[in-house]
Amino acid sequence: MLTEINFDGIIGPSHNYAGLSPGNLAATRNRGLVSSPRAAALQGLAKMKENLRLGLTQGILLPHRRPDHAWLKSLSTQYEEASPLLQAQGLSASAMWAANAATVSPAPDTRDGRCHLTVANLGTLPHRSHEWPETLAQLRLAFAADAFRVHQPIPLPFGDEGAANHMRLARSHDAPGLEIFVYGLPGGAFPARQHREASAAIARGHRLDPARTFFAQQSPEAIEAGAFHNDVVAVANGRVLFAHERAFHDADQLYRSLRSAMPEIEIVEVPASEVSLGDAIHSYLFNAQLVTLPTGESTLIVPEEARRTPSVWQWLQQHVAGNGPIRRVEVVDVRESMANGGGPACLRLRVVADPATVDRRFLVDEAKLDLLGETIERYWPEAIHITDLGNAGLINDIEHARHRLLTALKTVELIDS
Ligand code: SUG
Repeated sequence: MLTEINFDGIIGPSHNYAGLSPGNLAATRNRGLVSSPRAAALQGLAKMKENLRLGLTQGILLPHRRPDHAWLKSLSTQYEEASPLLQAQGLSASAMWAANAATVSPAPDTRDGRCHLTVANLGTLPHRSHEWPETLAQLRLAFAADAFRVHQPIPLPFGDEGAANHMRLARSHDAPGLEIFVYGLPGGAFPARQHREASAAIARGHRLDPARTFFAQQSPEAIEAGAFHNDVVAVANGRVLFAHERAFHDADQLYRSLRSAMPEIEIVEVPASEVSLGDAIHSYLFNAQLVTLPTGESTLIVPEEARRTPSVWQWLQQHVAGNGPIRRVEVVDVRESMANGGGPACLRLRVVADPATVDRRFLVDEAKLDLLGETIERYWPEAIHITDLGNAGLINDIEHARHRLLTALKTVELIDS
């Protein structure tokens, strides 16, 4: 049976605050803070446990090999000799944000009845541009069955950042849906990371029905305010599209065409007069997991920062108390990831599939999460400051920690990929 599986990126042992993402205000503001990789990864596990408790199906993606020696070699250097910036770029744990791993079109939407995944090239920022080969290797292992088709990345210069700029609306997960690709136009103060050409190529490659495929421009104002991905200002699930009033360049036209393709969709738009774009971005109200529980209830899993932002918390409480389509709000603590601009929705990649067709090593239950927790408690560094990145002992610990995790999960074939 087709169901939605959330694959969370396990937060890797090299998690640090190097401020590598212009336009991502949290990441640039927090440059130089001391990170806590162990606490970060445990927060990620706790979020997954919470999802299991809610009755959701949970999967994982694994931390990448860091430093990425192959990437540094392709730049004719090696870690010890590289500049501090190149070291930080080669060591980043950014693969944790699985919403940027790939764009996924579930089987009911595609002409060949397979679930298509295109790995994101993440070509805009150097520290993310070398994620795709290992992501591709993992996706090929996890989704090796005939039910899936895993595609190579879209070639550069067409930037693609994966599911963070893609939304799906459907009567139920296993019914044909509407797919919405959100792109940015260059020319603003910050990079527009998702190019329309990349989105269009993905839609063709996934063999989507053009009548149910939509392309919407992100509002330049939102990018300027720090919405470096669409999932910072909008999220969709089932029949519900939840978005900030300023998320799209031409929201009226987008909403009109979506409604005419699927009249029963419910658009929940938060007005700027109630929650400013600044509060929405700071609190990550929209970078929430909007999920359908087994009871059918539409639930929003928000970060703790949303509860702490008065305008946001007030809006949520009013919505739930009234008869809004979001019936329940759950709060999770992913503070370490949030400080790098990654909320609950950034940490997960949604795949609608039959869990029986997924490599079991990428699916988790409570017991497996406990096993992962033990490995993380034991081997993940407690703290990293960016001045430590040249420290050979730390690098050794980071490599060893990942090795232990992959061994525990019996995914050693990835160790040298
Ligand atoms: O690409 N942060 C990530 C956050 C990604 C969030 N993902 C989604 N919105 N789906 C980024 O900007 C910061 C890493 C650093 O600066 O060291 C970083 O890459």
